This record gives sequence, structure tokens and C-alpha cells, in this order.
Amino acid sequence: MYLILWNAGVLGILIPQVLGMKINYDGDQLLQIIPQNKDQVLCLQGICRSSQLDLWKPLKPEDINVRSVVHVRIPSMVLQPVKEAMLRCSLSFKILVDNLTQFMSNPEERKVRGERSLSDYDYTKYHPMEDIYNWINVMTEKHSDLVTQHKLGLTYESRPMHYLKISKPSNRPKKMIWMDCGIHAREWIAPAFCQWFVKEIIQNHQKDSRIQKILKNIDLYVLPVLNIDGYIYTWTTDRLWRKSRSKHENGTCYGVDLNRNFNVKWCSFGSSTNCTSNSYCGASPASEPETKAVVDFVEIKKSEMICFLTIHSYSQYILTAHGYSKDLPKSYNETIKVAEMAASELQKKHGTVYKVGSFANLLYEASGTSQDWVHDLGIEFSYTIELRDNGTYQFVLPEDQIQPTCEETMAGVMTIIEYVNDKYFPSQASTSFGHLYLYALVFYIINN
Ligand code: 0X9
Ligand code: ZN
Ligand code: ZN
Repeated sequence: MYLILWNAGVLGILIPQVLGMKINYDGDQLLQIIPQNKDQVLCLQGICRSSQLDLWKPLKPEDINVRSVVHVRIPSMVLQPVKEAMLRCSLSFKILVDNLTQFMSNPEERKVRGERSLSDYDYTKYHPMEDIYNWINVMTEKHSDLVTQHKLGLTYESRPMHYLKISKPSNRPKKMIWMDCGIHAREWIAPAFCQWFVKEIIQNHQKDSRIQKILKNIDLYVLPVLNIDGYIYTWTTDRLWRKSRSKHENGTCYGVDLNRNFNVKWCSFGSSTNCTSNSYCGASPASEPETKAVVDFVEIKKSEMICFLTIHSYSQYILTAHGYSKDLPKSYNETIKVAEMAASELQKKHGTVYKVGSFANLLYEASGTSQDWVHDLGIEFSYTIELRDNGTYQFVLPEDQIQPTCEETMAGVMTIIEYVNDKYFPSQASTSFGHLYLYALVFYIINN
């Protein structure tokens, strides 16, 4: 034990995990850098590697490019030397956040909240996993007419992965839509949106004719937190954790990037075979229980699934396939059109601008993502949605942005869902036209 502590002391960074304490980001800064030429790219890559900086965008130094935005966290300890090194190769930087901890809410405050009923569940706050489990229970008890909960599988740390199925009884065959949130632990706005989405559907299903129309044909499946172990870890220990919590190489490193662990060009681009990396792709495709659970489910349901949505942050993108290649899939023209419609409906709410496109063309190539795996199974309307913001707060999006973010995302997501509904169930799509036809018929009958 002494040896461990002594080692930990020397390495500094290990202490919090060893003692079960929270990692402190006090004084750390978030910088934005846009390298202007090849030399600056090489210089920045060198600094990132030698100081082992925590790159937020892109995830790997190799993916830094001329004139594309780089976001990186600089620990307070190395702020001075890193900035000096940047100035030496004339890299200019902008300080996005000058002290990271000021935007990290304190989970201790949350513990006392413990809402037990739905009426006081606060959708404009981030919630620890305990609250979300409880919310799932209360939601299914209170709305058993519409919502049921099911177990998708177990996480690495043996926690149940519950999803909600929103379904209205019907005697005709239906289709289904999948949405998951929180595959990346630190992207807290994503689980907040999944909860908001379920709340909105349940609250409005009797009065909103669009929701009524959709629920006649389609069951909605929502997994509020995919990476539960990682999410809990962001509350207890490291607010900026991205991966799952599986143990590798005798406990020298932890976690797999679950969005690199799917069996689609697995581990070839934008991912790493090194288990200390934030984009570690795992030992093999679907090696992680969380990934395997999604894969098994999708394989069973693929003939019913007409749309797959996976919610992330940040960057404000609606992404179509693929991430692993710049080549566009056959369905691109139609899927991008729908993404554009969704982005424009989204923007109408609060003016937030989203970009649409394929991930590989907008950012960098990444293989092994759930979106691409599902797309290549034949589900063309497979989207990754990267929510707010566009760089100011990034993974530490303040709570006062939860509501506007969820409102606008709801508008975007509903546009996609309505489009696929109308495509697969065309007879109900043109209800106004249908009614007109019926009226004409009745009029004809009456008058003859
Ligand atoms: O890199 C990722 O996994 C996602 N970005 S994030 O910053 N939330 O980590 C984007 C995945 C996009 N995937 C595909 N378009 N296939
Ligand atoms: Zn109800
Ligand atoms: Zn993500």
C-alpha cells in the first residue's frame, strides 16, 4: 500500500483514483487553436504528445489538420511551459475556459435532491445515475399504458441497462425507432435529452396529432444512458471520463471507447489499440458487454428498425453515415435532405446553427461507431446527433442550457421521426389530403 501511494505520489495523477477521490481540474484551461500551416500542425502534435495533453477535438494528435479547430485541455501545472512552446512555433491560441472547475457542478449538492415523484423531477438539471434509475421506475409505473421498461443487458460492472419502450397497442404490424444517449460518459447533455424526449412524448401524446400519428405505426425505444459505469464515474471521480470502465492489462488502464467497439472497419481509423487512449477500440469488435447488448438487440430487431439515433455532444452536427470513409453511401441524398430539414426546424427554436454531413467529411475518419454498424446492416436513417455547444463550454455545458438544448433537439429529432414515419406508412402521411378525399366522397354520396 505504501508503495502504491508512493508511486501515486510521484505520478501525481493516480492519487485520486487510488484513494477513491475526485480528480481536480482546478486551474486547468481549455484552449482553442487553429494551426495555419503544416509546420504548426507538426509543432502542435509534438506538444500534445510530449506533454500528454488531453485532446478534446480531435481525439488524437494524428487527426490535427491545417486550419481545422483544435480543442485541448491544459493542466494548470503545465500551462506556462505549454503556452511558451506554442508561442515558439507562433501558434496563437484562444482561452475558451480559464478555469475548468468553475463549470463542473458538485454532485454532493445533488444527493439531497432525491426526487421521488415525477412532478418535481427537474429536467433542467443533470442527474446522477441513481436518480435516472428511479426516474425510469416512476415513469413506467405512472404511465404503464404507454411506457414499459426492459433490460438490454448488464454493464461491465454488472449494472442493468434499462431501456424504455413507448408503444400504443395496435393490431397492425409496426416499425420501431431506436435512440440511445450517453455512450460517452462525459457528454451529460445527452442523457438529459433522452429523459426530456420521453417526458415530451408522454406529456403530449394525447393532444399532439403528430405524436398520435407516429405512435400508431411506430414504437419508440429509448436507452437513456448507454455507458452507465462511465457515467457514474464522471459523477464520483472524473468529470471528463469518456470511455466505459472495463479493466485492461492487469489494471494498468481502464475503459473502451464504446463508439469505436462496433464491428465496422473496427479499429482502423480515429481509434487506438492502446488501452490508455481515449479512443481505445477494445480487444475485439463488441468485446464490451455494453456494445454486445446493443448489437444483440439490433440484430433481433433489424427488420423492424427504420431509424437509429445516437445522441452525443458537442459540436452541433447532424451526422449521416459514414464515419469510416469519405465515400458517401447510396442513401446519402435522402438522409442528408432529412438532416437538413431537421437542422432547419431545430434552428427555428433558438437560432442554434447545426451543420449536416457525413462525419468523415466534416471532421475526421472514425471507424467502429454504432451509427455506421447499424447503417451497414441496412438501416439507412442512422444518425449521430452532436448537441450543444459549439466550443465555449463543450463537455461542461452549463445547466441553464439544458432546456433550450432539449427544446431545439426535440424539434430536430421529431422532424426525422415524422419523415421516416411518412415514408414507411404513406397512407396515413397525407392525412389532410385523405380527409379531403373522404369529404368529397361523402358530399358526392349525399348529393346523389
Ligand atoms: O467521435 C465520436 O465517437 C463522435 N464524436 S464525439 O465528440 N461525441 O466523441 C462522433 C461519431 C460519429 N460517427 C459517425 N458519423 N459514424
Ligand atoms: Zn399516459
Ligand atoms: Zn460522443
